[in-house]
Amino acid sequence: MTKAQLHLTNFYLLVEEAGSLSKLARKCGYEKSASLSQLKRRLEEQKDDESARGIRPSLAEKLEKGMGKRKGWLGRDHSKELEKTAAEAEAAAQAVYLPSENQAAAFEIPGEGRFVTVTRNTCETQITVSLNLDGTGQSRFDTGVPFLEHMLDQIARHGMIDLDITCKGDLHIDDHHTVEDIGITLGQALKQALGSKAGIRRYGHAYVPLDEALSRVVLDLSGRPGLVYNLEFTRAVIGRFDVDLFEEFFHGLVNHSMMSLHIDNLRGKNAHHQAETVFKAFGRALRTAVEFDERLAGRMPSTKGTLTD
Ligand SMILES: [Mn+2]
Repeated sequence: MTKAQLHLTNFYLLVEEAGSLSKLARKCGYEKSASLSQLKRRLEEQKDDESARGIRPSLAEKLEKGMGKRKGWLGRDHSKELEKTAAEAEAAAQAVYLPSENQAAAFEIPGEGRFVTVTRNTCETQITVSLNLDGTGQSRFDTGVPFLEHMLDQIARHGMIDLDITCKGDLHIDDHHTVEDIGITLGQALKQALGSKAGIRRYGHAYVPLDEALSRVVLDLSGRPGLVYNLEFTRAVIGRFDVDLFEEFFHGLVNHSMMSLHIDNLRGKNAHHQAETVFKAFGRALRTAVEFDERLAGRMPSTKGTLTD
C-alpha cells in the first residue's frame, strides 16, 4: 500500500467516525469543508503514486487532534483491528436507541430515555459505553481498573444515569490509556445522548462532603470544552491507582462532551475521600444539568439559540 493510499483509507475512517466531511472539518477547526474535500481529491489522485507523501505532518496532527486520535494514527494501518471489531461495531450501531436483547439481559435498559451506545477502538484501548441519561443509577463495569470503576459508579448513582462500560486496554503498560480513553468515550456518549440540549437545565452544581473532605463541582453544558481542576491529592496513589490519571479522565470527558467543568476540592486529608467527593459532586451536578426544565418547555437554554455550534 502507498503512503497516500494508507492516509486515504484512514481519512475515510475519520469521515465515517465524524459522520460527514463537514462534521470532520468542524471538529478539526475548519470553518468550511472545502479544504478537506480538496485534500480528499488529491489523495484519491495520488493513491497509486509510490512517491506521493500523502497528508503533510502539520495537517495530519490537526486531524488526529480534532478526532481524539494519538499522534501518528493517520500513518498506521488499522485494517486488522477493524476486521476484528467490525462485528462489534455493527452490533453497537444497531444498539443506538435500540438496545439489543443481549444487552438488556446483562443490563436493564428502559424502553424510553436518552440512550446511546458508543464504541471507540484504538491500538491502545477498545471501549464500549452505553449510557442512559434518564436512568435509575444502575451500572456495570468491566475495565480492569477497580478504583476507576468505584468512581464511575458514583457518577451513575448520584447522576441517576445508567452506565455500562467495557474496556480492553493496554494495562500491561499502565492504567493511563484506559483511564483517559474511558473519559473520552464517556464524553462522546454524553454529547450524543444530549443531542440539541433543547429544554434541559444546562447548568449544574453540587457540594459533596465525606467526613473531613469537601468538594464542589460546577458545570455548564455549553458546547465549549473547558476544565478548571483544583485538586491536590494528599497521596500519589490510592491502592494501585495513580491519582494523576483523574485529571486525564476529566480532560478527555470535557473535550469530548463539550462542557465547562470547574472542580474544586475545598478540603480533605484522605485521598480516597477527596476523589469520592469529586465524583459524587460531578454526578449530582450532571444530574441537574441534563434534567429537563418544565418551564423551558423544550426551548433552548441559551440566548444564542444553540448549544452545539
Ligand atoms: Mn469509597
